[in-house]
Amino acid sequence: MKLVVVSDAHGDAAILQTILTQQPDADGYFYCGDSELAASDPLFKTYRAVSGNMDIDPDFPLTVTASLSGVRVWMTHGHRFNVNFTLAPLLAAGKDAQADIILFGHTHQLGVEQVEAQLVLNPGSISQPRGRYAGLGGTYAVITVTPTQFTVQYLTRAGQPVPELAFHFQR
Ligand SMILES: [Mn+2]
Repeated sequence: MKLVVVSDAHGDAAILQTILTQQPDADGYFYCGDSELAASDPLFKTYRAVSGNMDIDPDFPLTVTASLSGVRVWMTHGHRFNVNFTLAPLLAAGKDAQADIILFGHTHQLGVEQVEAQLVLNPGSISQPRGRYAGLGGTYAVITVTPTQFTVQYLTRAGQPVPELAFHFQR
């Protein structure tokens, strides 16, 4: 089971379309907020999306919960959970949602870790990256879920896997 996760495009609709052509075979596409697009944009027929602090369309939800092949995914942008300071409220809300995978954005800094059994992932910003990996020019993530493993690969805007940003976690 394969998931594509993108965040913080800030108006860059073209890259969201490009990623769909780079990753045509995913089981789910998740967009973690700050698109600055309308919720009615056709992109969101494919991407599940949440509202970011820069989104003005009230039709985006604050959180999304989805079950794909028995894997429960919970997503939010993160600004309402103070993710610039601590992940604790985000983790608590994801736990309440009984998530296997927690997705968020907002910080524009990629990161992935496993907390208890949950995979917690920020794909980084696809258009305005910050932090240690900002030099990559923007990233998104592909998560592959098997019965025993989460595999995470970060990719550049060109769809190139970043070798040092490949991770494996036991489920
Ligand atoms: Mn943002």
